[in-house]
Amino acid sequence: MLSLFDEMPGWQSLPLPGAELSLWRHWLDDAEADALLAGLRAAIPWEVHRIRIYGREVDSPRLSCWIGDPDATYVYSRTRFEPRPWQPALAVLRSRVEKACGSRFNSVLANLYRSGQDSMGWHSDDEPELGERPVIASLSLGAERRFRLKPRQAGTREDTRVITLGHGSLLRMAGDAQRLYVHDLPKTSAAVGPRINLTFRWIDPSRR
Ligand SMILES: [Mn+2]
Repeated sequence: MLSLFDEMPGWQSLPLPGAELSLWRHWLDDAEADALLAGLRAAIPWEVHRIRIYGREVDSPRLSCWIGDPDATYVYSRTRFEPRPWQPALAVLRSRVEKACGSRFNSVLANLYRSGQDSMGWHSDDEPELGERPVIASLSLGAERRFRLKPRQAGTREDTRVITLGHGSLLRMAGDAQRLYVHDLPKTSAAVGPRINLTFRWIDPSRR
């Protein structure tokens, strides 16, 4: 699906039927991305979130923090998260991401993948408070990792799309990306360093 973003410098459109997927590979230069990675790793109050898998509650294989405007509470994996306040560096980043993506965001889920053993399982960001066709902006800092998308309806292995998300890259997911597809961040046996991922969202608590 062609969108406005295909025409804008920096953005590269990644064709995926029904979804709007655009990647800006070097949205931040290395020096700025390095500084943010170190700064956010130290400043964000990282927690181990508990998630439910097949009815069992377990530690998620990564560290996380939910940050946002005071009313942007989020229910994920049947757990309610009250947002932590915006830190100055994150508030500035939010405005820049909003400008690049042409959307407003009132919250960000920060995830820290400490090594290649940390990961995220198949899911879609389809909580009701995100709305029908959410625009989600995903900023990657640190180790390059593989991000995969596949149709929600059982597809073949060939239907899996792999995107390498590098240091300073910005991925914009919109359209029916969440309704039609699931995504994950698989483990890797490669010796990779830490990666921080910031996914900016618009939460409308009245939709819950
Ligand atoms: Mn997600």
